Amino acid sequence: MRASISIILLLCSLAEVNAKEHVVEIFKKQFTPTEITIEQGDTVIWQNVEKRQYHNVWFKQQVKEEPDYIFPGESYQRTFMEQGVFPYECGPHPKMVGSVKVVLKPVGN
Ligand SMILES: [Cu+2]
Repeated sequence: MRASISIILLLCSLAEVNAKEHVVEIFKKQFTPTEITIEQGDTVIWQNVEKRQYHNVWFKQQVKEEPDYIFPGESYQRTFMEQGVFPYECGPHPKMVGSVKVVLKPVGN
């Protein structure tokens, strides 16, 4: 019993070590890259590198309320624990769209 718990804890900490961060730049009213594929447990960081334009990252299908604006020099990050495709848009600029595809982490990698 105790051994299995420590194995689970070990696997959890390994998963954290392997988790990656991916940067999506927000510039000229675009998310770059527009589509990004990551592994379960990875984090996406959206960085607003505009000179003066604010934006946000709105997962409209999941969140009803529009999130706070991300001003130039600021960032927003989210860790994805579930598999799937998660489209998002910018509240003030609905033509700004992007998506995050979360795939299963390969075993033993
Ligand atoms: Cu925007």
